[in-house]
Amino acid sequence: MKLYSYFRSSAAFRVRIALNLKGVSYETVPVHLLKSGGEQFGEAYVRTNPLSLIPALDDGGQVLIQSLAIIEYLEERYPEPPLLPDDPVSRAYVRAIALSIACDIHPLNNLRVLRYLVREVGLSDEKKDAWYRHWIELGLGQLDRIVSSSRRSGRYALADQVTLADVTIVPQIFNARRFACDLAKTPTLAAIADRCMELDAFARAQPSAQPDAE
Ligand SMILES: N[C@@H](CCC(=O)N[C@@H](CS)C(=O)NCC(=O)O)C(=O)O
Repeated sequence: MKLYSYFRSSAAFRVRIALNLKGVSYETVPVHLLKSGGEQFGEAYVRTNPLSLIPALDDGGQVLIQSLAIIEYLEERYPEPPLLPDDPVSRAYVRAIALSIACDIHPLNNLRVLRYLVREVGLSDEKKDAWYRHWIELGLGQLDRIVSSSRRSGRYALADQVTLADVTIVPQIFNARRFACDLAKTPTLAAIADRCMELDAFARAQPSAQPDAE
């Protein structure tokens, strides 16, 4: 299995965690998002993923894209340990957390959006960083309320079971810390992320542990 990855990509980070949790070995194919104008736009990678986004997973020539679709694929192919609970309501809770991060929070802060704000809209770096922090702090703060007030949460987002929710929370908290966001309204998610990082599967997936880390 080959994972097209960039060490700082939080979407790739999600897939790396899922692969590690399921004990699936893979080879990293680094795609540098900044070098040479961004290798994600190069012809070689566009043939793999026409969306020009990281990650993509090549499983024996079958290329999969979109981190959550890839993780659901892994869940179906390698059911143990499960990343989705059995109970339908808990599944919906876990998916709601993952989708809030992957669909509502992360896309607003993606590299291409930030670049457009600076290059086309003319925002200063300072204003661009303010945009970044605004959406992260708002989104994670709201999500923290959902998780902290849920009777389902515990050591992790869902009791003591590591799920898809944690797989998405950890990279987003990593990003928030990297960009010095104020996490005062996000104590529950930050604590869950710290507990997850005690697990080998999460620690091995972190940016600094990647072969392309700078
Ligand atoms: N919804 C996609 C998002 C993928 C994505 O945004 N990847 C970022 C890195 S985290 C990327 O490749 N950005 C390149 C760019 O913005 O040009 C997924 O979950 O896989």
